Amino acid sequence: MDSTGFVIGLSILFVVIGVGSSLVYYFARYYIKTDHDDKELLTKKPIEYGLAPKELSQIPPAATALTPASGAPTPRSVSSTATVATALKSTRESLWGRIAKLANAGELPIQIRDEVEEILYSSDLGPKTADALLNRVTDDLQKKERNSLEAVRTGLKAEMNDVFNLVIREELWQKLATASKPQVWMIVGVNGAGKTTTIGKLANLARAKKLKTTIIAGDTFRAAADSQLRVWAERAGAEIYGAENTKDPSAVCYAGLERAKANGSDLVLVDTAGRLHTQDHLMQELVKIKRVMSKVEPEAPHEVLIVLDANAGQNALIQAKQFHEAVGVTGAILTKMDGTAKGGMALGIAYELKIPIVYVGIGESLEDLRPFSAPEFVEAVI
Ligand SMILES: Nc1nc2c(ncn2[C@@H]2O[C@H](COP(=O)(O)OP(=O)(O)OP(=O)(O)O)[C@@H](O)[C@H]2O)c(=O)[nH]1
Ligand SMILES: [Mg+2]
Repeated sequence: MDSTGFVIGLSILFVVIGVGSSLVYYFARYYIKTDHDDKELLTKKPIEYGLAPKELSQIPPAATALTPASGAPTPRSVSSTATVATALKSTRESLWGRIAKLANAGELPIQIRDEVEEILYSSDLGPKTADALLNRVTDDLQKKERNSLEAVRTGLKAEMNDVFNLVIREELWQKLATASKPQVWMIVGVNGAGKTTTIGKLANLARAKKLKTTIIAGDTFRAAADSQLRVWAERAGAEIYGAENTKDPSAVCYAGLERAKANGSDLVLVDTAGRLHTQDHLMQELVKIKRVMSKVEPEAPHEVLIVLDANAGQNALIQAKQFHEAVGVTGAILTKMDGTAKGGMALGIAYELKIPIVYVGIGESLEDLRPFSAPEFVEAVI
């Protein structure tokens, strides 16, 4: 072979190797990407979106909709027989149940302080609140040689009511009735606390009060958040504002609030993405949402309501503290009171943080939200 033939042969070889490796690369990339996407899809469990699988499959596709979707699932029965007392059964067992077990024939011996202290400290009240209650109870205990269990119960009840009475605030709907419209309630909290569900429940209450409600889908982070909110809005007869063309929650809230003003809404409920209280940049995002909304409506948001999962116990106190420092919380909604033994955390929220509790969530249905009543709560746990 002469040198020209050798060069041509070598060139052809390089071309073949080049084309071949490109083909191998693109095939490999295609398959790896597909595999990766499939895995991602598979790991997105319905529970992540707060809906049961059957509901998730019924959800209409996400849209920029300004009105509720037609063809959305028919709301399931909303009648709920749950009561605060039944929801708090486990908390009662953990708190009063354990104290009552220390009694003999309805009486507590005087040397009981350590045991009562242990019970109060392990009941998720938070150390300061446990201390305050303990001092009151032991003051009573030390006055006599033996104490009637009933007298201790009465003392504890009085002290707990006093704790909640430290933070009485104007009732949400009463304030709304007399205030300028629309009133804007921004809902914040960590991931999965129950924010979106609670918005559905609040919208449902607003409907019963014949108020026009717009829900702003400010959670632009989670893929299915918009769809989940649309289901709740549909059930509660509220309008929903979401935007597909931006991932900036402040922009969505700005436009949504303008929309709510234009459509004559009485109430605007702003859903926000769940975030950890420790993620400073995400906390700053909430600050920005607040600031941007105040450009549309100077006093907005009129309420910043933190949703706290009661199962978080004392951790909920830490969450609430951080959110409060960042965005100034005006009230707390404690969800999932049903089935937790950690409901005592409500006392810590009131005593240590001076944040009023406005509602408690006692189940997953639209009606499972109850106005917080201190005497009712205290009666249920002690
Ligand atoms: N048992 C019970 N479950 C509740 C309550 N409130 C909410 N949930 C459930 O908690 C789960 C999470 O609720 P979401 O409303 O999606 O929570 P979220 O805070 O919006 O979550 P992110 O948007 O992911 O941060 C869902 O399965 C709800 O049904 C309640 O009061 N009781
Ligand atoms: Mg949500």
